[in-house]
Amino acid sequence: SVEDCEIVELPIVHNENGNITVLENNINIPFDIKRVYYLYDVPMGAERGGHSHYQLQQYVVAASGSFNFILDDGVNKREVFLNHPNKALHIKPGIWREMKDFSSGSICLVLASMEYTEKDYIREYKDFLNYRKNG
Ligand code: T46
Repeated sequence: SVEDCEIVELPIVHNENGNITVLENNINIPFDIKRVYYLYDVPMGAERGGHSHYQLQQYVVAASGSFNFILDDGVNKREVFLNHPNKALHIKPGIWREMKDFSSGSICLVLASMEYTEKDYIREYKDFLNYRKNG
């Protein structure tokens, strides 16, 4: 459910010259990272997402700036505001997500548990509801 999508506090190594956050497979991230991508140059007012995944798990980080994620498990919705590089949103499988309110210059960094395949996407909301109801 949307309640299972936790906000995880990431470790920070900091000194007077700045911060480093390190994520390592199966140490502070609960899956093997198979893919990394990031969204940037998102125009003001743009909305992305609008899909679910069957299997994919993700850690989403606002590497710069801020944005909103709307999570939906077919019954409940939850809005999560990400605005700091030491916080990750763990998106579990089978969650519909939409992204909006990207601040200017924001970077949405995603660490993903699987390689890219279009077969893992559910892109029609009615198919998603049907999948959540009937499996
Ligand atoms: C998600 C949110 C947070 C690829 O060719 N390879 C890739 O690894 C990815 C991620 C995308 N693409 C292509 C497929 C589409 O033609 O890039 C285009 C846009 O992809 P998508 O519709 O997935 O974009 P977003 O920004 O709506 O969603 C992305 C992730 O794909 C998705 O898993 O949860 O960010």
